[in-house]
Amino acid sequence: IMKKSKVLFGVLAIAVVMSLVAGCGSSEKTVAQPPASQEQASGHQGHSAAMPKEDPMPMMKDLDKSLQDVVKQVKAGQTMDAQKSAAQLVSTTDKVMPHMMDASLKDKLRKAAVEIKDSVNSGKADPSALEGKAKSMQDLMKQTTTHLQSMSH
Ligand SMILES: [Cu+2]
Repeated sequence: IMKKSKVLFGVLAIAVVMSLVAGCGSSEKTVAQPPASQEQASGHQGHSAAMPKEDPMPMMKDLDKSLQDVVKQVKAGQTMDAQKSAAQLVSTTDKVMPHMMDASLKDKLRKAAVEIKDSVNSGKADPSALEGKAKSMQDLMKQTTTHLQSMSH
């Protein structure tokens, strides 16, 4: 008998919670839905129609990872791996580019990535010089992240 009433109570509790959730959801739907046109009108502030649909934030994480890999691999003398990571660095940078509206920052970020790639590809990248380049790129990436966060994606 104890078990049965517990089960019954459980079922009742679930039903109550579910009706509450359903009630909440339906009232929210009618209240808080901005018209789609409003978002498009402020295109210069947000994610413009020209941008690819993906979220650039995970790309910034990939960028950071590639950069750290390049530095690590150059230090370890793993030139082939470093070249792969550097190529990845540039291709990810190119994916972020269309989401950026700041032309000067965009230019600086791309130049920094290409510079690192060129220096790694030359085969005689000096680890400490590369570290300096990586630091300035990291700084540009921070600015880029802030810039991207100022837009709605
Ligand atoms: Cu975008």
